[in-house]
Amino acid sequence: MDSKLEATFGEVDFVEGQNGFKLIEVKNSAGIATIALQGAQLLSWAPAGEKPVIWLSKNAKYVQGKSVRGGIPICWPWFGPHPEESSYPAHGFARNIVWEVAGTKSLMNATQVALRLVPNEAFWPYPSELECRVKVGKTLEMELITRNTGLEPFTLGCALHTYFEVGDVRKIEILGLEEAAYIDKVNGGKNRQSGPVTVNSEVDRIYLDTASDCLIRDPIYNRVIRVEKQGSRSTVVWNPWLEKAIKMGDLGDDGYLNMLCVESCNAADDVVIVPPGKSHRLSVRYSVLA
Ligand code: TA6
Repeated sequence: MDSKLEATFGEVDFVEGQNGFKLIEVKNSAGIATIALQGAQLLSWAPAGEKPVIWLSKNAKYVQGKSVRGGIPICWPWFGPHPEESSYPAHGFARNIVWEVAGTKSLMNATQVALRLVPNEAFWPYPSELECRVKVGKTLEMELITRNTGLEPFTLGCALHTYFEVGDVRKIEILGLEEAAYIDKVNGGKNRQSGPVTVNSEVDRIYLDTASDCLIRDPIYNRVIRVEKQGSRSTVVWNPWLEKAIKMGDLGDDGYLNMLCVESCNAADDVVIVPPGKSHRLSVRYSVLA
């Protein structure tokens, strides 16, 4: 066995999922999780004794080169459509390719898995390295580190496009975005949030210039999910609602009722410049409050 993986014997398992998907299963006394090597995409996480916190579509398709519907896809190095080239993949390419395992570590009441990607894509001519550290325990911590290993600065857009499992999306409230300005991708234009965010129809919004943590209050599951973030200036809230969900083909016809994306991003006006030799770190901690 590779020495960088030895220390976690019993906590980390490498298995094969549908269609040859390589998966890492993590299990310790505080929580369980599954991570796909494709896209370093976390597919599931639950703290011990809790319902799943991360939503994964029952109709998810495991197709090589295509992000799985649900979990935490990593959008990188741009968010949404490419700013100039509409033929480039939406949300960048990092979520569509297989990453390598950089190491696993057993920690106090948690397990860490590190994955690494050195991009070699025509879409992205900038020498760079990407590392994703996932810490699984009673909380879930994810860190996305972008290193500029070249001689020129580049502009970076990125997101942890997190799908949360909720009891009924029509009943939840998101706190933490009060007063933030947002781009409304459903109705067009810019707007300003007043009070908590609620969802009663399609919602697709980029909240700008907000480093605030968010709370998702779920009265059906009787819990609050906390999202604490660093290195992120935008938050996206998304639910496709029924009509779009049907068109998507992998979300399930009523899947939209039990999911909600609250994404920690640097998007739109909040993209960041990474100078040569420097790095950018986006980190998020997810926890369940009773
Ligand atoms: O983050 C919200 C969003 O950008 C929406 O506009 C929506 O299309 C969604 O992401 C899903 O994108 P995907 O490419 O994964 O189907």
